[in-house]
Amino acid sequence: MKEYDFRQAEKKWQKEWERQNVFHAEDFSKKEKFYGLIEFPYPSGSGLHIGHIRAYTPLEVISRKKRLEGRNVLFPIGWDAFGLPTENYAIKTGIHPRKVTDENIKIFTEQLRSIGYSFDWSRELDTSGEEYYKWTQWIFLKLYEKGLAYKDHTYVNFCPECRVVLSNEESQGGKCDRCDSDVVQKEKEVWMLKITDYAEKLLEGLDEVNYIPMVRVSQENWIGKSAGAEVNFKLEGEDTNLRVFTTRPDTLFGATFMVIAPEHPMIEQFKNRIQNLTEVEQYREQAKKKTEFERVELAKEKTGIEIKGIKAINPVTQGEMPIWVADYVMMGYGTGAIMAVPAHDTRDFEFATKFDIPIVQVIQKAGEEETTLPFTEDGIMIHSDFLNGMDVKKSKEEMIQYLEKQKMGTRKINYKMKDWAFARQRYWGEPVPIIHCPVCGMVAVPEKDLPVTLPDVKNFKPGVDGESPLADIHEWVNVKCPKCGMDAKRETDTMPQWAGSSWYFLRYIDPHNHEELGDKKKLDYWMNVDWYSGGMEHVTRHLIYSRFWHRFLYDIGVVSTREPYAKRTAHGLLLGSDGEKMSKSRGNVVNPNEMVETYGADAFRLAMLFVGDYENAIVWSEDTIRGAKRFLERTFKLLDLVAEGKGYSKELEAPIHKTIKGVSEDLENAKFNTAIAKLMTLINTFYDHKKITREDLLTFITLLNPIAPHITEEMWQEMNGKGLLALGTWPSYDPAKLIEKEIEIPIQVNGKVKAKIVIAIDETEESVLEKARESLKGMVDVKEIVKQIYVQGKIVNIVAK
Ligand code: ANZ
Ligand code: ZN
Repeated sequence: MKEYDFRQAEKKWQKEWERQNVFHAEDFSKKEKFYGLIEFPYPSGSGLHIGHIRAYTPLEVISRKKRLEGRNVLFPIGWDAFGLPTENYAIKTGIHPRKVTDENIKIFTEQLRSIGYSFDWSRELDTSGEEYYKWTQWIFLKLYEKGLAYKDHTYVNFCPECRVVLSNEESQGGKCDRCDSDVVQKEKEVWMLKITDYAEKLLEGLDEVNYIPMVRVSQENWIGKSAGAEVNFKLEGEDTNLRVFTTRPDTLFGATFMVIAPEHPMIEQFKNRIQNLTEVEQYREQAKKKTEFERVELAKEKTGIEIKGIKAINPVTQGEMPIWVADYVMMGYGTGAIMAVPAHDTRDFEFATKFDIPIVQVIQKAGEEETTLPFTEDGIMIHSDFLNGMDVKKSKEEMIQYLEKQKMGTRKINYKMKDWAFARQRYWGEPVPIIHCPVCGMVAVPEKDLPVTLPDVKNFKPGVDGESPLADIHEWVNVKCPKCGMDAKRETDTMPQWAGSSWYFLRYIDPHNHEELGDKKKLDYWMNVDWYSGGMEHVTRHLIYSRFWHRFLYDIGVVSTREPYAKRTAHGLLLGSDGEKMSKSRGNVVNPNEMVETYGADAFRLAMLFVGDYENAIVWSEDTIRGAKRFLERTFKLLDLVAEGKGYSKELEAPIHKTIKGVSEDLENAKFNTAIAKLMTLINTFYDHKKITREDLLTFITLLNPIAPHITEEMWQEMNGKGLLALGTWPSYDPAKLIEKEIEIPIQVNGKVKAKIVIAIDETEESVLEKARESLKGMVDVKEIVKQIYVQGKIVNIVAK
């Protein structure tokens, strides 16, 4: 009996697959293509994390299965290599981020290879490589050309710790995504991408794709479409209007006060009329210190100041309305001002109650006398003149039409999504390819001069006020204007890390193209990505950014599909064995290298898939990987069971066909754990049967191959299988053979198995017992039968004298 030595075998097969170029994705192959995508790693200094194995193994298995099914598979890998951690490390140690990145990539590569992933390494890319970021800059220039990249003077989220401007997405919850410090608002000139122009397209695009509901919903929420109206409120004694955005124009008769954001320009405009200006300005200063998150928090105590000396007029009631400044209204949304309807909005209600402002109810709960306020549901309009008696939906529509006719307002759709702050004042990123000329203004770097490469610098630390370290490199900054030849200066902002990952799936298709981002024919052949598997943490920002860039590239004719990803699923988190998030401080981190060395890559892969559902959070357990290793050992020992025989063993035919069907479907539905359970059942059936044919075993190991590719390849070779199993054929099943018609059951006498009989699956008890007695005839130790029990489909138990 041969022993399986995974340490030797895994290395051997990894080399062999590589030597035979097994995972090469062939452009324009006649075979049907399959493009499987995983979220490429950031090559951090701490090396591959067990979370990467969690993230990559599912689609790895799918990719291997698709190859066996005869598909031309593209399963690529690359490096999302620009970013802060490497740069922060460079600042600390003085080692160039290029050098750090290259070293990290080397480590990651070795680690990923040790798992036996079937990546097409010939397409490896690195977003921080000049050949790559040339095209990131090229896309930026196209966006700039179309007016979708612009520089704006705005308030930005700024992390004082990292000294870097953050996008909204990077500062969710008012915390810096990287270092968890509190984010502050800072006024700055920054590059913005006009993703808001694409809000509707990005929303509609969701109808074309197959995303799991959770992912789809988070995209919709991120875009945050809301339909309503903009309404003008006349300011008493002025010619100007205060314009608000409301999703509830139906409640206009109940609007009793106005609230403007502390940053609203009205304060500046009417500073001579405002009697309590100092107080108002003080309030504004306080608001500046709060994060957006703190300001919009529902539960927080409402604060505000009434603006004295100026009032607004309700356009339908002509009533006088006080104007308040409060920080629960944000300048960045709608018009930065609201009409407050305390009877039907929770926040307005709290505010009005606290500051003793009149509350006017305009909606009644249908069929009830009393309505508790605030009442925010649908009901019947009251105290609302021409709307009385209508429901909310109808009166919204009526009111919008009325406002439009009276020229007091317009229908309006707003999106929560804001334009994308597309700049960092840091070194380790793609330089924004723009030149500032004193005569021509902003000038795009001519395409032929791309890439604008990063100069070599000694000091990577940004200036205190958030200037990029590039600003100090005079030889680099000072250039001639490409238009007029005058002395000009390069833009010193670099792009955020999201830039490189917004189009990497396209570059995989043609990674070595020097002329274009990608050959159109190749792009047409491979796109869309058939299946994108990733984590839940990237279903807002990365997904929306990359869909935006892709849709833009579609609009300018670079790609032929509107949406990049046909299918997007999300795997759950991987928790430590204590059920908590893995972290160094908790000491529950699992080192992938150790797992591979102790149990082997196959056992690691198998355990990762078996330990829980794909889409749910799973708890890592070392017991599972031990069990996985034992299962693989049992699998290898099946070689000893192989006996003569053509085709499948007759009695195993049905279970084998059933397993082929089950495993095929489970894998396709990302039910990896139940697929493995089915294989475990089959192996038990094999052992029960005591001998198996070569065909039985070949089918079994083919089914197991995508999950445990090394050991099954070794067994394939042991059995003189033709070529490599990695290039083999996925077995098919015959629906007619799924039903087990005959089974073999043991006959036990006084607790010992004495014989076996073959019976029909639906054979009557009487007939089975008859057959059982028959099989015992002539046996010396069975003289007189005292009792006989038939356990249906399992066993006959006999007590005999
Ligand atoms: C009157 C009203 C009555 C409102 C009512 C709601 C309920 P979404 O769905 O988020 O778009 N609003 C508008 N601009 C705002 C801003 N810049 N900061 C804070 N709140 C703002 O919500 C739109 C609603 O949020 C608007 O409709 C407005 O309040 C408020 F019974 O207007 B509503
Ligand atoms: Zn110029």
